[in-house]
Amino acid sequence: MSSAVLGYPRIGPKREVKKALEAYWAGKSSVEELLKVAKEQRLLTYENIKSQGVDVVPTGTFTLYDHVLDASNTFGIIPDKYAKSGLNPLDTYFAMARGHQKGEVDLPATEMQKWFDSNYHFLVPEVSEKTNFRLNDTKPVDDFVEAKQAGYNGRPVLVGPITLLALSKADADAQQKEFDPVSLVSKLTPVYAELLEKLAQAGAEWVQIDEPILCMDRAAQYAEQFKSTYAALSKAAPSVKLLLATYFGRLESNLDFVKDLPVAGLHIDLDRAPEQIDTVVPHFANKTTVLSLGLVSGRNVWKTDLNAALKTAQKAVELLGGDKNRVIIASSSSLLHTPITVKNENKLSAEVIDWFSFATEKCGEVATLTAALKDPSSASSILSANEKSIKARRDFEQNSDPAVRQRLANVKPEDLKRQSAFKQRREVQNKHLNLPLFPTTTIGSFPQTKEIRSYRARFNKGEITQEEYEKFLEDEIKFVVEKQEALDLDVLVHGEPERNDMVQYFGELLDGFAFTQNAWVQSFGSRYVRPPIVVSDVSRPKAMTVRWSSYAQSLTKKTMKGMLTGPVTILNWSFPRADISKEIQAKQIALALRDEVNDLEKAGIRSIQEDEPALREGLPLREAEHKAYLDWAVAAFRLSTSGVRDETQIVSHFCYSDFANRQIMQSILDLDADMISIENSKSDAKILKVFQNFEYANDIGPGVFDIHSPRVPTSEEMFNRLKAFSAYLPVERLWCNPDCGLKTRSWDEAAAQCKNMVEAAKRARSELAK
Ligand code: THG
Ligand code: ZN
Repeated sequence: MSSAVLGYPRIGPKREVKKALEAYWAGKSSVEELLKVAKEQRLLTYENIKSQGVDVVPTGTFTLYDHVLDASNTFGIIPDKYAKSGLNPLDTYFAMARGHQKGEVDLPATEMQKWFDSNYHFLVPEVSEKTNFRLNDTKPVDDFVEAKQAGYNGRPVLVGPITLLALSKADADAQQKEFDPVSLVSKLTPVYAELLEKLAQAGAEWVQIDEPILCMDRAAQYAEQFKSTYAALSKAAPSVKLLLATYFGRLESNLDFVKDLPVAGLHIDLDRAPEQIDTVVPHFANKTTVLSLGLVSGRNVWKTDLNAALKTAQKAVELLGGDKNRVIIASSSSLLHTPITVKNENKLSAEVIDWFSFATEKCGEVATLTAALKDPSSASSILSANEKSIKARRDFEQNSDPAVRQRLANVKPEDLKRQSAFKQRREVQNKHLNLPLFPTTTIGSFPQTKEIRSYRARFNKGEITQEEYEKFLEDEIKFVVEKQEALDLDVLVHGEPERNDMVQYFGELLDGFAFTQNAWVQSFGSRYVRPPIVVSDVSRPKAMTVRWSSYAQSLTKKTMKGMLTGPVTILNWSFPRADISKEIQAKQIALALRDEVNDLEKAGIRSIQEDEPALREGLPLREAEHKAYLDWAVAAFRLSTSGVRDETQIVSHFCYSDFANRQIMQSILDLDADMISIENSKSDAKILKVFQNFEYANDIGPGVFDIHSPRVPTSEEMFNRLKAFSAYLPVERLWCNPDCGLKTRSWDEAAAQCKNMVEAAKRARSELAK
């Protein structure tokens, strides 16, 4: 019996890796300095894990940007334009991650997508029949050898070949021919085999191969590929034991073929799918397969209920005939989705801190469970302290706010409905808002300048007073309003200088959330977020945004949009509590937002935007659960926005949404927002196809330029986008806006882009309107 974790955060306890990367990209440090910091952090990670008592450390999960990009790089999945750029291997890698514009070289970044149902983004591998898979680097071997030489018992971790291809997209060469990247697996497998041989030679006993795709319905269609691939891999290096890792959900019917794959070990997620103790483990009773039990959650920040987990582990051993050597105690998934340690939190009360377990503490839990499984008496004091802590948290959660629960219980179906249907609302709103055709607006944020960040940091450190900070914010808002007036935009925003992040900001203002000082979780590359934590029933102690929105409105006669984040996105980008459903938590947040929406209306705000970019990401991995999720997600949004009068316009914004998916599109429609703005500036054709087949009856603002790029498209280019849309949708319902917020742009770029956008709208009014 041994213990293991499947992966660990890469940022470093003091954000060392993030800082080293950003210094390197800015040309402020050398490649040697970057690699030195990376090595220090890898070794520190191993030490952290081992000192908590875990036997086996994961190697190869550290990355300078993204572990999926690492796999692409290792297996030679590098599109020609990067391979032939003339850049050195590290800069080629970074060019794929974040683009490269310097001298002759002008390369865009490759596409990012969400890693399963998490807020982590990976870089999508691009393949075609022409992809020449080869062992392009030996990072997995190098990392293993480095750990071994430093005295650690390492288990190399690889993204599995079928998951890697299933997450890939067809590159330009292959696109026309409707081809499935997974069809390439027979070409890719020999390269994995070659790598396994090298790992065997280096002395690896186990190799962990991650195939989380096995927790999705679509893996069923790859049963044959799984059989042939794993048959080949198991033969490639007979001395190496393969641990097939599945996580984020349940195997369900995929178990039919997974149970017979020739692997030495299978990892199952018993956090997301505790029922697998009964549905999966018994199938292995008469086999020799080692089962890795994912008992400590890699997806939340809560202490594990160790007594319950121990019972599950004991049951597994029993089901496997009493052989303790047939189990490994493990985290449910990589710990990448959790912050590093609660030790870095100094502002939370001791009571609250005691509920949490971040990556380092989770390693300790894995070790404790392992020790307790060997000998229950050895861990008895830890187990009883854990029991107390779990009980204290449950008591707090259960008794936190009866008024909120009562209010939710009293919600009536009418509370989810606007007073009139869209058609009627639209007439009233037209009079109230008095807008031209193709009204121009932006998504909400304007550049978060160095000055804004520095004022916020100084205020947080107590170096400037609240009055000074608020005066600065008011001046900033005034500047933003004047800019927009000068650009002749129609519906204005206040620019959000007061917000650090669209979710963290609300988490800090709502009751029922705890927020952290240093609990960073990777979003992509060097970018991190600090998700708030839902610790109890949620309510709004006082208005959150009214002060800023009404100040902004007082500066202009034009319509000033109120700006909120929707309940589903607030929840999906937070750590939810585990004792009640996400549905209830989303609806509690929705009630708090409903009060905010109503207060904004009372303060004279005529248009209110509530963004839901994370609606899609929260979609469960299994199709059977999609409908239930979308039903409550839509209900939560409607609960938060339906309390206003007909004349008040409700707006929403979506990025990262799969508009081509009918079910998602239908849900967006069901939100019954008066207007939605969507991200489409990179995929016009695909989105247009959706509108060919789907009647979207409310107002819509297609993004006419890409905010992720400093590029300033001509007004002609933006006009053409509007024109393309006007072929499918009546001009009366079209708006003109960027595809997302402008907070990462400089003012020069944002102003130039908006200027051309306004010009495009004006031309559309004269040329496209009948
Ligand atoms: N907020 C949250 N999650 C998100 C986004 C968000 N997930 C999806 C998408 N947007 C991710 N995008 C980013 C973009 C920038 C940053 C993080 C996620 C970022 N973070 C700062 C950093 O790493 O330096 C830290 C910001 C801070 O001070 O809080 O720049 O918008 N929740
Ligand atoms: Zn967006």
